[in-house]
Amino acid sequence: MGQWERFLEPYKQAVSELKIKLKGMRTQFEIENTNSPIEFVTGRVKPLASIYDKSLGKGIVFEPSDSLANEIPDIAGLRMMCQFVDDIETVVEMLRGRKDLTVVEERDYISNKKQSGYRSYHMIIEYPVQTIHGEINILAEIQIRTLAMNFWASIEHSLNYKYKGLFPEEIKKRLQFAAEAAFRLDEEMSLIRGEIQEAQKYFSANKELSTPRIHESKTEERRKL
Ligand code: 0O2
Ligand code: 0O2
Repeated sequence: MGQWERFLEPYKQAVSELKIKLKGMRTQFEIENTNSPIEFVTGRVKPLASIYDKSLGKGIVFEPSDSLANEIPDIAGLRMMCQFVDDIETVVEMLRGRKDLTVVEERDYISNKKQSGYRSYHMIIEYPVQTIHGEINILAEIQIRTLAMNFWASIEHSLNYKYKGLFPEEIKKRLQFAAEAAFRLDEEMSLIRGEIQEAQKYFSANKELSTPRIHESKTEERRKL
């Protein structure tokens, strides 16, 4: 087994475990019939090519080591998407209170947006992974953002890939305008939050009610055959 494969294995395990745990939070809200502050969760282990690029940018030797793991804390990365800006604080509070991880750093790029226009809340956590040689603590990054912030970030990320960070001035300006428009959308949605959540509760309650009827009618159909 290659050195990198061995080094990255606990990160893969951490991403899989954390995805299950964080998605579980959403499920628990659903079971309790409460509007979930979490819309969806994604996760990934940073591809080796991105680890290479980042180590080059930070002037770190590209080899599996503790110093590389500390300098690049997002080798394991999770993303939690929320419907409303206020949900972000709720999710952050819930993560701070968890017993299975330790928050070691927080970066609020919502109150302090990046120059690019990027908004998101970042938490660096320490997470214990059980291996056949005992427990090891690894770092992981959880990014918490609204759907609108996520939409902007994924578009900007693709453009960044195309232009390798060297955006033409016009595109840079457009992206900054778009980031503000996305934030205004978040603000507008927050104003009608109560209305939206009531409708969503009504929708999911009716979805549940109609499910047995579908089963019933299928059974009914079979009986007729
Ligand atoms: P559902 O049915 O969508 O509610 P895996 O196969 O486990 O490694 P996973 O978790 O399926 O990978 O994929 P990923 O990329 O981590 O995505 C996790 C969840 O986010 C999936 O839902 C996707 O459908 C959902 N998702 C991705 N992009 C969007 C988006 O733009 N909007 C919305 N609303 N959801 C998105 P689930 O949890 O599997 O189930
Ligand atoms: P990828 O492909 O998502 O893995 P530093 O300069 O060292 O203080 P660092 O280590 O880059 O900052 O950490 P930061 O800025 O807190 O968070 C890094 C991650 O946040 C990035 O990971 C992106 O996922 C996201 N991010 C930060 N700024 C931007 C931005 O302007 N646009 C977009 N789209 N995403 C951003 P990677 O490794 O860069 O990329």
